[in-house]
Formats: sequence, C-alpha cells, structure tokens
Amino acid sequence: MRERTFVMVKPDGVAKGLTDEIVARVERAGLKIVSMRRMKLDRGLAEELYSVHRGNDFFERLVEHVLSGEVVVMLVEGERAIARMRELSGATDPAKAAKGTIRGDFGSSITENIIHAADSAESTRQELSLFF
Ligand code: 3AN
Repeated sequence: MRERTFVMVKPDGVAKGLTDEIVARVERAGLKIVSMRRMKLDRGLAEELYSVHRGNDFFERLVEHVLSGEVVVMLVEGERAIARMRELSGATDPAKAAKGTIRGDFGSSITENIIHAADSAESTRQELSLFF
C-alpha cells in the first residue's frame, strides 16, 4: 500500500551533518521525499509533536532537545512508507538498534537518537498536519 509518513532529522542529526546521509538512505530504500524543510521548532510545535509523551518523565528532556537546534522535516511517500521508515530508523535506544540502521549507526542516546519517524497511520496524519 502506497502511503505517506512524517520524518524529522533531530538537532543532533543535523549538527552531526547527517541530513544528506539520511536523505540518501531514504531514497536508496525506494522511498520518495515529496517535501523537505530545514527549520527551528518553537515550544508550542515541539510540545504538540510529542503530545503523546506529555506526563512522561522524559517529556521535558525530549522537548528541550528538539528545541536545541535546527531540524529537517520531511514528507516521505512510498510502499509501506511508515513501517519502512521505522525499519530504517532502528530501535528507539541506539544501544539496542541494529547496525545498518540510522540510530544503530549514528545515535548516541535515547534522547539524542538522530531521527523521528511517525509510528502509525494516526500519528502520521496528526504529525503531517503540523508541518505540511
Ligand atoms: P520512537 O521515536 O522510536 O517512535 P517513542 O515514540 O517511544 O520512540 O519516543 C519518542 C522519543 O522520545 C524518542 N525518539 C526518544 O528520543 C524519546 N524517548 C522515548 N523513550 C524515552 C526514555 N525512556 N527516556 C528518554 N527519552 C525517551
């Protein structure tokens, strides 16, 4: 099934110069980047993006991290795009993420884990509506 998903290179990924590498991995996987924008989030947008985590002890750390520098937001399209972007990203904790995944290869901690990729059709809809 052809679908769309929301992807964001987090500030640690942008700061490490990984945007081009991530774009290349997405395109090599046969997915299409329909739209892409480098930007700075404001607090309202960051809290909205992570609203499902509000109340968790890591919420503030997560929001502070995505506000700490520029991000690159992407609208990605293709066959099973949601699941395939999750596979390319790897497990949330880079220490547990497989080699060859973006987090496994480049992530440094569960907060600084390089990339965000929407995890369901519902969160994709909500997240895309915030940015595109
Ligand atoms: P994923 O990004 O793999 O979908 P989620 O949705 O569980 O993972 O978490 C969203 C973000 O929240 C993660 N990218 C990570 O940076 C942060 N996060 C998740 N769990 C923790 C945790 N236990 N401690 C610190 N940060 C966390």
